Amino acid sequence: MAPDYERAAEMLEGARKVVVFTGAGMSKDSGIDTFRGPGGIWERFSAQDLATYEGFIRDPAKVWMWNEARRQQVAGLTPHAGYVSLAEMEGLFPQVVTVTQNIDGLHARSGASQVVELHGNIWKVRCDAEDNEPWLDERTELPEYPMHCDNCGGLLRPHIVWFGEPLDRKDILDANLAVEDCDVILVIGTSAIVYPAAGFPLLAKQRGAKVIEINIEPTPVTEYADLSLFGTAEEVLPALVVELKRRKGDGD
Ligand code: BV8
Repeated sequence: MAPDYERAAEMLEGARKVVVFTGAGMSKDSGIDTFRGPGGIWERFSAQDLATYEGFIRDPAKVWMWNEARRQQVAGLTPHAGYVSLAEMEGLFPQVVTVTQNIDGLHARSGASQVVELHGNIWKVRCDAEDNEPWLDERTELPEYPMHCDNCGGLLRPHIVWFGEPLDRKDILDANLAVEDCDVILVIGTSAIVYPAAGFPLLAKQRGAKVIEINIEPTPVTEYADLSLFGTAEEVLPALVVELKRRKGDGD
């Protein structure tokens, strides 16, 4: 059944604030593998070794080499048409806030202006010893494995939230502020099983928002979504924006 873009556009009509909540499926069409599902990252790599603090301390060089390879992959990518459409949506609604689980930075790179990165950013690092504020480091060829702090000589770590680690308090606050009064939340390309991130779409629903899911298959969000548009982010988002503009054009 073709996605019901008319119904989605009706739900979005008149929205003052839209939250765009995304997961790895949002970047799949730009060539970044998802974590779960066929060929997913966690089928080929050990989350225990590469996405926990214990794994990092056990072998920091291995974690840095893995992240360097992902930096090189991301650096060469072009955000697909779905990302461009999301940026266009910022001109169609008074406020659009992006809350992403992704660490690839593609939302900001494609023009999203308000982005909350719940799980960090692959282009940021921080000193593990000093546990200080992260800084931008966009190198795709790292000087050494693992990297060390110029200031104290301690280990540098990726500014990525690993399993078993708390999310950054400010990001949690910003995500709560985003969903507490949004009119619609678009939930795009997430399996919605990693918490606390996966709790935000339901929180938005409980606060009265309409939930529109965009995914290639049902997820735990499907049962409470007001509408599910089944298709890829790269196909669905541009088609949705075309429908939004058509209705806007009619209204003008
Ligand atoms: C926390 C960074 C507490 C890594 C990630 C036992 C022990 C320890 C913890 C737990 C435990 N049990 C539960 C937990 C909590 C745990 C958790 O939820 N685990 C899950 C697996 C059960 N959560 C945590 O550990 C979090 N921290 O709880 O801390 C705490 C509190 C206070 C003090 C101390 C501790 C931290 C979670 C963050 C982990 N980091 N990533 C890295 O990238 O290097 S998680 C990883 O999963 C990514 O961030 C990813 O974004 C996230 C969610 O996955 P998705 O984005 O949804 O991607 P996925 O592949 O799963 O799904 C893709 C979807 O896209 C699918 O639905 C697919 O159908 C769809 N799709 C595919 N193609 C397309 C598409 N859609 C559209 N278009 C397409 N073309």
